[in-house]
Amino acid sequence: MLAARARTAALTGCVPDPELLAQHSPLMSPLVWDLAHIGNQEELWLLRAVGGHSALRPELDSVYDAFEHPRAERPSLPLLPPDEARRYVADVRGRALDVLDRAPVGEDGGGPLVRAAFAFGMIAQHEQQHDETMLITHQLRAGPAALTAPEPPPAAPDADGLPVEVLVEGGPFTMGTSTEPWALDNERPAHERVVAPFFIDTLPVSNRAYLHFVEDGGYRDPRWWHPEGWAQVRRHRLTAPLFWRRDGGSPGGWLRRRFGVVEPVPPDEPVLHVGWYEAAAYAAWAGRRLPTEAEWEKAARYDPASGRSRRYPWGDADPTPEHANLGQRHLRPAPVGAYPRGASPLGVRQLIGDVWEWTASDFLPYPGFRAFPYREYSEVFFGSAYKVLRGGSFGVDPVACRGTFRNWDLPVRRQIFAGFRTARDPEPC
Ligand code: AVJ
Ligand code: FE
Repeated sequence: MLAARARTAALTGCVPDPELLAQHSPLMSPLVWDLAHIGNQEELWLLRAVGGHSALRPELDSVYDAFEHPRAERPSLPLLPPDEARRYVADVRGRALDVLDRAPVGEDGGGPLVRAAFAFGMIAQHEQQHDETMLITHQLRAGPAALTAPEPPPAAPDADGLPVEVLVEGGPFTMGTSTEPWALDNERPAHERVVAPFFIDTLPVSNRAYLHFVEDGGYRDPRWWHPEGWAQVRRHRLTAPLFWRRDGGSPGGWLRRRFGVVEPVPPDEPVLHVGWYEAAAYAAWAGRRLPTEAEWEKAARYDPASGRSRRYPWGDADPTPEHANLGQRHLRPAPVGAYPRGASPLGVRQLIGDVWEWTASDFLPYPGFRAFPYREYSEVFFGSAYKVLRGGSFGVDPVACRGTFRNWDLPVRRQIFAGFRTARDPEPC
């Protein structure tokens, strides 16, 4: 919770206060809405649900309820001004830490909300998820850079010699979890899933590879596109990933804007800011397909030697900076082939961190799903409208990232930190 708050303070303290009230894109909230919404969720779950407190400011609940007000409307709400929002979240936090001091947060204490401090983990994850959302708002914001960070590590020396794909054996594996204490409702319960054998890319699709699709006329050829994706391409005249601009004078012929800096598109970085329709179109053009969500999770968690599903590709240990590009330590993905210590047993790299990876799958409940602690976290989004993303981006904190973690978004969305890798069926023998 303290780490999340430090990040929240950085994301809301690096632009002048009046800018916190501005809307940088109709897809996003003003930053000051995210800030007070973080505090309001903490008040609802830690002060009221766990601590039994009554509402501090009952009138705020409606303003900061994400379901009552779509993002486009939020600038016109009676938002707390920046200083008041800061005072509110600090007041809630002080009381939440008192609740934590008194709560029976042990393995067998006090019911599902406090057992293993679940509600506290949920609130830390919620704040970190909004910190990624606020980072997206920063990316959409016009004007000079407000955030800086050191460069990520380079590709490992062996990167050029890696096989382009690996074969994952068919058969059952354990998907989801019933034991990860802070797993959210949609990751539960653990269940057996059978997948046919498949090949999956060792590395995320790079800008260099994606540029071949672009330069081959990919955005002009309806053959590769889902009909609704083709409609998006035509309606919005898409020609490349979001934030790219063609520029004959620069090395690869393309520039991109990244957190207020315009730079040549780096060929070795995973492609970023593509929607599901673009990812699926690239895969079709390449004669391949997106992995299903189950295939992605098997590639990321299944250990062929033991037959067990692990917490992360590298094993059960929590992520460190050696394993993955997480936590906004760097404000870009690392080049493809980085993080050799984060590889899966079969050698698949960068499954965790760098870019969210689009999968072929709709966001659906696992067998035995039970909404907890509120239907609006996951249940109301289940269905065919949303596609699942896996693995987390450079903007995600480790507390909200693991082999079972599920994210979802609409297939047209491109502002999120999303890329993809591809898969294929083995040739019939
Ligand atoms: C899981 C990223 C889709 O931001 O809409 C934040 C996370 N839920 N507050 C979102 C979330 C409630 C959610 N995503
Ligand atoms: Fe939220």
